[in-house]
Amino acid sequence: MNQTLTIALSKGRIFKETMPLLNAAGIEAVDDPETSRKLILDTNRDNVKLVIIRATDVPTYVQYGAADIGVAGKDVLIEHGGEGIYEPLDLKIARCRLMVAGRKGQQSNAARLRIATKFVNSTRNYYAMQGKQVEIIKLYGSMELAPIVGLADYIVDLVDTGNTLKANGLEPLEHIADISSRLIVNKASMKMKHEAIQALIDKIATAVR
Ligand code: PRT
Ligand code: MG
Repeated sequence: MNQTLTIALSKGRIFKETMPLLNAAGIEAVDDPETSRKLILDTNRDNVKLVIIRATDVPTYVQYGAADIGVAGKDVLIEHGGEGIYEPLDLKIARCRLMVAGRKGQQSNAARLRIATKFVNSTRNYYAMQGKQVEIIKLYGSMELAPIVGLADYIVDLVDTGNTLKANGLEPLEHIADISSRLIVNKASMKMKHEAIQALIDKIATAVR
């Protein structure tokens, strides 16, 4: 089994929660991405490399085959669209909820709500299913600020403990989706490197269980 495998991960919670699963599959990182400036990390296996990139770039690397495999949040996958990618495994890590949130106790009777979010596709689909016309304002971070300064009526964001909302005088209002991270695989790699990839998927699946 000498086929080389490149695995795309993002720093932070995805790296931390994925490594125990890769370790269980016999793959150990030689460097720690939190302290190393390297973007390509060696592992204990000559034919396995890790590339460390932004969470939102992981599906793109896998789509184009720059990485054979990746780990990405379902939130990121929904926004990307999933072209060229298989999603064979729910890793059940980095779990959170995609929610609508707003100012505590606020009532909005605007005819056309303004929603600030970086999750434009998820937000559009959610309101379209309810037949509601909304104006979506795309932001890249710090969504919590938008309702406070009057940029938007509500936000759509990821919520884990709820502490970030609370600290900014916001409250969760509507649940859109449960989110967890998925193992994703480039469609061509799945065919060309089937043996190596299927063996890895099986070992990780066992570790998830
Ligand atoms: O941070 P960066 O801009 O580099 O990229 P990123 O935010 O996409 O990456 P990262 O590492 O922060 O998140 C990677 C993935 O982790 C996301 O795509 C989600 O699938 C998953 N995840 C799980 C979360 C959270 N939990 C989470 N709580 N991602 C973000 N958050 C943020 C949330 O946006 C909010 O700002 O944490 C805050 C809320 O947390 P609580 O605990 O205060 O509710
Ligand atoms: Mg972040």
